[in-house]
Amino acid sequence: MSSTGSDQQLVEEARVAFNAASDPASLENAKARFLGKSGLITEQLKMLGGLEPELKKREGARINVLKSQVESLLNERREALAQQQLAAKLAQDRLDISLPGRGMARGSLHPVMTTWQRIESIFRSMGFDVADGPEVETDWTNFTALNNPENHPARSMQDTFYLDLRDTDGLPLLLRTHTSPMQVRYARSHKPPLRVIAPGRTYRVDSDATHSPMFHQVEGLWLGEQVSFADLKGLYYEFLCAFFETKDLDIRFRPSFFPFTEPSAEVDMRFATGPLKGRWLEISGAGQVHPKVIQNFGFDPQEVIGFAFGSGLERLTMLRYGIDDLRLFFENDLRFLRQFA
Ligand code: 2NL
Repeated sequence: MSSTGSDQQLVEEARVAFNAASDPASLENAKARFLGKSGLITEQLKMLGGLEPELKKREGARINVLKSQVESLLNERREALAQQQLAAKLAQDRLDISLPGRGMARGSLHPVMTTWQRIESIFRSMGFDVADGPEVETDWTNFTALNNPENHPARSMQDTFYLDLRDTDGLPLLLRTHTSPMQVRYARSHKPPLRVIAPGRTYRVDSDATHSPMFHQVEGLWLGEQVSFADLKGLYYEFLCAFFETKDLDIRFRPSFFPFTEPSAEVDMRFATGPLKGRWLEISGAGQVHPKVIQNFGFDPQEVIGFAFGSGLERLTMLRYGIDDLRLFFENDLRFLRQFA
């Protein structure tokens, strides 16, 4: 019925057919011709039933050899096609590692924070401690201790942010309007002589080209037995020289009024060189601490005297860098901020 010769031919035919299949689907089609329900090999197997036992055995063995040869060709081809498909998929999904990375953006301090840090370091070098404290304050610490009268306009809803929470005196809590309350807390927990600055955020109901509802202040306090206005003048001059990195400046004190100091003064400064040369610039408020405030600290005004001052960090920053609009500090436009990176 058949010979090894034609079996060889069939195997060759299968090899050619399988190799011609370029994808799994056409390979399965090619398989049908040999191993399918009515494939060439299947048909041979079907005929075994009608043979004599001796012949059936021989033919059966032959067809099985043929079948397994074709099957292994099929499996080889399946394997090869699967490899091809995988390789094509890998090539398509390949990560392009030649793309430049996004990089790590380098952050930097806000210019007001740089001013804050520089001021801390200058005053520490002059023997001052740095106080820290809450931004939500009591009426007593923010106003009463500082000799602000009951009906002072600063205490009104128009000027101060009040919370819907009350303190133990039954008075509403508020967002501190200056950093003085930190100094009140510091003075009440230390013994003179003491030197402290209190830098931080402060809040007032105020918003226009030159006022922001949140701004930064630094206040300073020096208490002792013989701390005079002359000391204040010397200290503040040294501070300004260090801050603006020049000795070419003058300062002057103009009489003024604050409830917490007596006498009180506005401090002006003037550069002898540079773009702002010759103009007097308001830079700070200051004065001898009022005797009632000394008492509220818990000290005897006959024994302890001293001075205090307060400046806006935004104002100092604007003068140092020549910034002409306060609002730039709060817009966080990177084109502005990058100039200070
Ligand atoms: C201003 C005014 C000033 C003070 C702040 C102060 C603090 C205590 C006691 C007494 Cl605890 N005084 N601070 C004194 C005078 C002026 O600042 O216009 N700053 C921008």
